[in-house]
Amino acid sequence: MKKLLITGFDPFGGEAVNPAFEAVRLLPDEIAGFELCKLEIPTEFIRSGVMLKDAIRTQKPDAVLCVGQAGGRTAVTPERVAINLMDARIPDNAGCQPVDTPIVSDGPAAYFSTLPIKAIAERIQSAGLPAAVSNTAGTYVCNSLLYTLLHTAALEYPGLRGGFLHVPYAMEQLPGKPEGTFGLPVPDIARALTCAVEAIAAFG
Ligand code: PCA
Repeated sequence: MKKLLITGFDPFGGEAVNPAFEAVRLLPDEIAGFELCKLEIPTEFIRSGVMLKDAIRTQKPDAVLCVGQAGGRTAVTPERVAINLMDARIPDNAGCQPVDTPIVSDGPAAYFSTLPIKAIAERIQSAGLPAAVSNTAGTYVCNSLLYTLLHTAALEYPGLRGGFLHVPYAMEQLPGKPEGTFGLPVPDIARALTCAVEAIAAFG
């Protein structure tokens, strides 16, 4: 059976939960012919990439889908691109706050996701959930992890597909946030992830 490595970040920025890993946790062990290998990743610039590379080496997945929180977004958003830049607005969970710093000093400026981002967005929409392609994963740890994933795949694992999905806040994160801040129930985020895996499986 094909294997999908699916990662979700741990809570950061003073939040008690991260909807990314909360939703990953709810997924079954198998979706659409993919065996799922779930991994919680720390919101840390350095350790996130190290853990991801270790998991790819040991699990030998056919595809990798990383998931992170994008608080304030109103849809589940497959990311199109990762850029070779770290510019952190707040320190990561290890206290590291790189500014205007490349992720890989001699690396390419950017990589495109190798997952079917439009098919993923359409499939999530067909399930009645909000989704849209995003053209920026930001400049924080999520972008850095996506860049590391695509750079590692390009250099060491030709044929390994990889991409990233940002998800909105979970409902339980909304108390105390500005009126009207968007959120989704974690089970709905998990349904969106299931749709994403199905779209990846259909893509071959
Ligand atoms: N979201 C952050 C990092 C961890 C997460 O879940 C980001 O968008 O970079």
